Amino acid sequence: MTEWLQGAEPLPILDQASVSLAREQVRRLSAQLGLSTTAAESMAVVATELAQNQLVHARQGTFTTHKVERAGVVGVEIVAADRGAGIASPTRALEEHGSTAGGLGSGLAGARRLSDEIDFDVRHGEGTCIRARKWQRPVPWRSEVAIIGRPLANEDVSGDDAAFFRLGETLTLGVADGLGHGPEAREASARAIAVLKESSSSRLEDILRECDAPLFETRGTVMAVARIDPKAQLVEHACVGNVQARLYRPRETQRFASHPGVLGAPKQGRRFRTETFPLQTNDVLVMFSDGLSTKVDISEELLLLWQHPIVIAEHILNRFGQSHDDAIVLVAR
Ligand SMILES: [Mn+2]
Repeated sequence: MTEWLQGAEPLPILDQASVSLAREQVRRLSAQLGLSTTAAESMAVVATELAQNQLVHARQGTFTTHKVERAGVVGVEIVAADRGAGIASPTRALEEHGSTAGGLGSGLAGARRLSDEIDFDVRHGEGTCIRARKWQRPVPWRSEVAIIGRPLANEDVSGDDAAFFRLGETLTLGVADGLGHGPEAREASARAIAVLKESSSSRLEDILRECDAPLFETRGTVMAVARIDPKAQLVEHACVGNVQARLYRPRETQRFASHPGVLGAPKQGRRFRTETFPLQTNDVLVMFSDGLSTKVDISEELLLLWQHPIVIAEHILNRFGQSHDDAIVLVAR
């Protein structure tokens, strides 16, 4: 939760009064930032749906809103994080009509329709974090990310972790798989993700190198890190161990390389390499742990490639997830 909220002072969603407070916070910030009344009211509805959703479906719902900026355009971002069971099927939730207020659906379809962009981080058995953004005027590129993860059957905690950080005009992403599965594996992968957060503007090979020392006492982890730079139209990638990263576009797949080994090794100061590839608009970056078959291929699924990243991620997890390991998928466009 702390990672998701990134230091913001969150509003706990406990009752209808806190849902109203959330809505008011969004109205106030939207007005401050000069969003149109229509845009501000749309985000007020998004806030209501997300907070109401937490009240009905989750535990320890928290809500925060803050200013975001892209290419000189300001916007409002709502962050709704909870410790619920994780949305069972985000794809189905996005297809549902109606709102939580009406008791019909989860309200997510409405939240998506009314915001410009929406990110999902769904961890089955652990919680959900949703980020919805609206811009004051059109932005030169769209950016949406989805993570979906689940522990091994009969376990509470997944050994896999993932995160993404928007910094300036770039988006830095990471997927880590702690050796083995369960809580001890998670301790290793979570530490690597913490290093990624601290160093999210560093060169990718340096981020990997910085993981060795803090992970020395853990089981160790494998990790892939990537950075999307839409302005430069480039994607960078660096990886240690068995985490797959691929760039998909219709009928084309770009696979990224990996260094053998594990992070947290006694031999420190190792040198890794960052690869760089050209990025086209609408390219889909997919990163996943070895809880998924390496046969993952969506380059021929032309309609799927246009779907929201969470729909792509859920499809990949359901179709290629292996029952003998915990699994995580990150999808970015
Ligand atoms: Mn694994």
